[in-house]
Amino acid sequence: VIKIAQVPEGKGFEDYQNVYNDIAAKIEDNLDFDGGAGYYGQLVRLSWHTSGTYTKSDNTGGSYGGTMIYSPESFDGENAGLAVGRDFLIEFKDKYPWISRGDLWTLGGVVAVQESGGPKIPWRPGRKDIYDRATVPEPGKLPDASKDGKYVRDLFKRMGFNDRETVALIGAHCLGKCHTYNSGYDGPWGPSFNMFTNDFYVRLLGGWHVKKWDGKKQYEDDETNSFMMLPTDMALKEESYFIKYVKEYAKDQDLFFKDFSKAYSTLLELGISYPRGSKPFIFKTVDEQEE
Ligand code: DDH
Repeated sequence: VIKIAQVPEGKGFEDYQNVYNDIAAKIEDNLDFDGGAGYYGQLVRLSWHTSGTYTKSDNTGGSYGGTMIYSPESFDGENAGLAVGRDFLIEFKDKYPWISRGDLWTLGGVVAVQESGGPKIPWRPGRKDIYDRATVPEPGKLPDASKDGKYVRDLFKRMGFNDRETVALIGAHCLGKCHTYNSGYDGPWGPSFNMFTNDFYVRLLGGWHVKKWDGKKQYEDDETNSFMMLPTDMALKEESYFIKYVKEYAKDQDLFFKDFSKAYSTLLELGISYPRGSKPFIFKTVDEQEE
């Protein structure tokens, strides 16, 4: 399938900045959601799961078609709970009928990263809604958190990412929480789960032990017993090919922001062909527009 970006007739930067601003305003109106996490984590995870089904070798999956509303992708266990983010955004599909699901869901992630204090994320529109169920990715493309470092490495390689990019992307776990009712895992990775920072790496390098509970195997921090790491998060510390980047990002938030911005922007565009010379939009944050 050739997935060529096509921007709706007459639409440009200002139109998408308006959608950005509406999403940002709704996030701001719901800062208490999920015990104070707000919608940042939910929206970033939605943007990642709609994109992370991509397989480079056959150019299948990815955010282009906005296929997550269709079976079997909608029922993929790894997507449990993401109807919340899709429902959060659906009013903007009604208000701006020209925007595609793929554009709306990826734009939601960009808003969440930028408005929670993260780096600017260059973003391009032009995904198209696809109704053809043959293009809906099978479950099994998104990562299983119980696995080891080699599994994580191979899974991100399937999308075309190297080790540095893989470690940078997983730093998004600074935002949001795990919910037993979605994944069987529980809790946030740190105390500032509504702020985009390099805190995930700083904490990961601290002390962790296996949590004693009836649930899935996960880790909790030695200091407070109140934060968590998944087995796949711990794998970033266990493998020599990952830990060097964990250390770099723990020391240097600017470097993390720079690498995350590039890798996440690439993630959201996996599988999509853009016209030559097409220029990404860099949206203004709400704060910048108030200045
Ligand atoms: Fe993740 N993630 N993620 N993740 N993720 C969960 C939550 C969030 C894995 C497993 C889980 C990325 C990589 C991985 C976010 C962003 C990103 C949860 C909990 C599990 C489980 C869901 C729930 O219970 O509600 C695994 C495994 C990997 C892996 O790579 C090996 C990446 C690359 C990103 C990204 O955005 C680039 C975010 C944000 C959340 C918090 C969601 C929320 O509702 O809050």
